[in-house]
Amino acid sequence: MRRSDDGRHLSTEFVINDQAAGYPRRTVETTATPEELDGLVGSGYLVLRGVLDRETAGALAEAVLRLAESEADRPEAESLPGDSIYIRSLLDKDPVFHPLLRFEPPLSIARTLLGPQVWIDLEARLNHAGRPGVSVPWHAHLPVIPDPVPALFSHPHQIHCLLYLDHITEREGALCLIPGSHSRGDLRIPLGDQSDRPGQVELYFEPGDAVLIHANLWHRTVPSKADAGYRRLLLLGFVPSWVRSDVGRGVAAERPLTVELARSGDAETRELLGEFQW
Ligand SMILES: O=C(O)CCC(=O)C(=O)O
Ligand SMILES: [Fe+2]
Repeated sequence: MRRSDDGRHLSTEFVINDQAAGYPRRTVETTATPEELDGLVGSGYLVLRGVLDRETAGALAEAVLRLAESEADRPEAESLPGDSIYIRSLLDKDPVFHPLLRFEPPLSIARTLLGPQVWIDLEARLNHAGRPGVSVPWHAHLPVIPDPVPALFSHPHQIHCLLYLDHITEREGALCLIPGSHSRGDLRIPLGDQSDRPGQVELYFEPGDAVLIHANLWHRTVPSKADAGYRRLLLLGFVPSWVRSDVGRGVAAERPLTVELARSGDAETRELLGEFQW
C-alpha cells in the first residue's frame, strides 16, 4: 500500500493468483485514510457523513417507497404490515439504483479490506411514518461462526453499508452498535433483546449519511416514537466474489431436480443444496 503524493489517495496494488487469467493486477485507490480503515477493522464500523447529496437521497427514497407500496400486499413480502418492510434484489427492480454499483468511497474501502473482487447485494428497509415501537433488536448479519472454530473455517468477512435516506432522530430511533463486537465470539445476546448494553454507541443520521459495518457487528435500532417520520435505508452488502451458490456456467439443467429436492427435503438437505439466509 502507498499514499499518493497529494496524500489523499491510498493505493493498493493487488496481483490475483489466477493462472488462467494471467495473474491479473488490480489497483484499488481509496480516499479513506489508514486510520479510518484501521478503525473499521478494529471497531467494526465507520461513519461516512454526506456520501450522497440530498437530491439523490430523495430520489432513492421515493423509489424505495414506490417498491414498498407495490410489494406490500404480496404474500411473500417480508413485511410487518403497516410497520416495516424489507425489499430485496433492488438492482433487478429499478435502474435508479444502478449508480450504486460504483458507490464511492464504500466500494474502494470494501475492496481495500476484502480484496479487489467483490459483488454487491442491494436491499432496502422501510419503516412507515407515525408508527411507534418499530425496531430491530440486537443482531449480527452472519451468525455462522461455530465454537470451536475449525482449522479451515472461512470467516464470514463482509462489509455492509447502511445508507440512510431519511433523517434519523430520536423520533425514528438511533442505530446502536457495540464497537468491537464483530470479533467477540463470546458475545451471545438472546433473540429479541433490546436492552442497552455497556459500551454501545448511538448514531443519528441525515439523508445521505452512511455507516459501514462488519457483517458480524452487533447492532439494533431504538424503537420509533409515534411522531416518527419514514425510516428508509439501503443495505449494500459487499461480498467476496467467490462467495456464491451458483457456478454460473456449463449446460444448465432443463428441469433442475434440486428445486424439488429442496422443496421436499429436510433442513440438512436444503443446507447441503446451498440454502442460506441472513
Ligand atoms: O434501520 C436501521 O437503522 C438498521 C436496520 C438493520 O440493522 C437491519 O435491517 O439489518
Ligand atoms: Fe442489521
